[in-house]
Amino acid sequence: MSEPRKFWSIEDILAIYRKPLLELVVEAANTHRKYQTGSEVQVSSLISIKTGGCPEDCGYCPQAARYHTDINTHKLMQVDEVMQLAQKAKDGGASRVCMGAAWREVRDNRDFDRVIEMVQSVNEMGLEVCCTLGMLNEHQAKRLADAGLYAYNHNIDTSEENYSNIISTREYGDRLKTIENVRNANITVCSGGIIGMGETDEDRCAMLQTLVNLPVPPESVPINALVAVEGTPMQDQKPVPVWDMVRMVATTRIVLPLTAVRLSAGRQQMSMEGQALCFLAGANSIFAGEKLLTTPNPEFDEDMEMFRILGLTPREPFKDKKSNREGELV
Ligand code: SAM
Ligand code: DTB
Ligand code: SF4
Repeated sequence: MSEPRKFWSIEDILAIYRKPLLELVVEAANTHRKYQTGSEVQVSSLISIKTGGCPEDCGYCPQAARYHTDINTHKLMQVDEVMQLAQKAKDGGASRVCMGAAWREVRDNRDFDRVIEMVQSVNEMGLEVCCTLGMLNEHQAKRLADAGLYAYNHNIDTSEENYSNIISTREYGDRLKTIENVRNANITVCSGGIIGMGETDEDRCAMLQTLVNLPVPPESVPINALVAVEGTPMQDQKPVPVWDMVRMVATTRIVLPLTAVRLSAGRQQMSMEGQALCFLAGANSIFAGEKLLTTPNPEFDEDMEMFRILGLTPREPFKDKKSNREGELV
């Protein structure tokens, strides 16, 4: 079902975000059930195809070369290795595999040729393939599309105003340009952000405002709770209250009724009850498997037990070929 789109002001979004919590959850749950199958959750699996050594200075990221973090860095994996991991994810019930590389941007070199091969091979396994490789130009986006890439993850992370407090080695506009290149190549867009980095409610809502007012909004929006990793500038950030996650998920669901809202980083620190509230408030996607890119995530069996208890079922791959273009602003 498509929703007629409107322009969202920051005041509109803040008013939703600040509703009494249970009112907000009920409204989001109703929106969710009107536009989506309430019991279905899309399961993605992450593969860190190139870990660490990134030249960027993203304040939250354990993979930035300039911070001293305890991670196992490695160069770009071989195609066979990625296929084995993808098969394991498929056997476990994942419908999508997301391959992440700690790159600032894609370069036209042999490594990129190898990523193209990975995309082709994993796509042939009947899985939706997503990549997150940093910035892309139009030509690179087109090559990924031709290889069968289903989605590209490129987070805007926070509000435009707060961006320079978190990252200084690129600009907000650079991220938006890559998102535009991905969209123009007909790849679905996955873009969201992180809460718990010291931002205000206004920053959180301004980030959602940017996403919802894109010419075509993202097909999926990951909401990450900061994983405060020792050695990064954010190591001492206090854990984000679960209520903020619930508010953020619910607000995203209300402003983007057709989008997959992904409960992303931070689930390891959340109780099952906290996650249940997020699912009720419209979260309908997760990353499964014991590791995100470098940090721990709940064990696969633990998540399946949670699905059983909550009456949730994993979504089939390629079930939704429909794009958000249906709700395009005219
Ligand atoms: N280098 C590419 C890029 O930045 O687009 C792809 C990989 S990067 C690790 C993907 C996303 O992971 C970031 O945009 C950020 O939103 C999220 N992320 C990284 N470290 C995180 C952390 N410590 N806690 C929560 N989310 C994090
Ligand atoms: C996203 O929004 N979250 C994922 C995925 N996209 C690539 C990454 C989370 C990373 C958390 C920190 C880590 O494990 O290194
Ligand atoms: Fe590099 Fe991406 Fe980490 Fe930023 S978030 S330091 S671009 S890997």
